[in-house]
Amino acid sequence: MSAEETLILVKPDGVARGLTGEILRRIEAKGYRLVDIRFVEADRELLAEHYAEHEGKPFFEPLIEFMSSGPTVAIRAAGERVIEGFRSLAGTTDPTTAAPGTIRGDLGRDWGLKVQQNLVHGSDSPESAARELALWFA
Ligand code: DAT
Ligand code: MG
Repeated sequence: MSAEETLILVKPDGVARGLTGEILRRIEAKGYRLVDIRFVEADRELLAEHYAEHEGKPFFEPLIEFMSSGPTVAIRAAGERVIEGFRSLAGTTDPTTAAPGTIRGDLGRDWGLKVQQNLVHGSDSPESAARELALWFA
């Protein structure tokens, strides 16, 4: 039986702040396996597909702009229940109230911008993981 896989992104704010290593450390320390990893300079087309569910929302354009503002580190991670487990490690979307102990709670904050910069992305379901892994590791 092959282990579950998820797409994790260290977003441009995480890369720019030098937190890639710290985020990878937390993923590995939890026990998940790094299967593949790459730097991606994401273009608009990739990001619009990745975030298709948010099209039309007020933060959509700022989100696409932010995500194309610098390199992203894309990670294929594997392990039993890794999708749910990484979402738990990441913490909730708003970094101000994300629980301490989580990546967003410990390392993130509100910068007063139109989109929350919260360091990481993690797929939210097996369907999302399959779709997103195909996009970022095409
Ligand atoms: P998550 O990344 O926790 O899955 P999401 O998929 O709902 O959150 O949204 C994608 C990203 O968009 C999120 O990481 C940060 C930003 N975002 C979401 N909701 C927002 C809001 N109400 N205001 C500003 N930015 C938001
Ligand atoms: Mg999401």
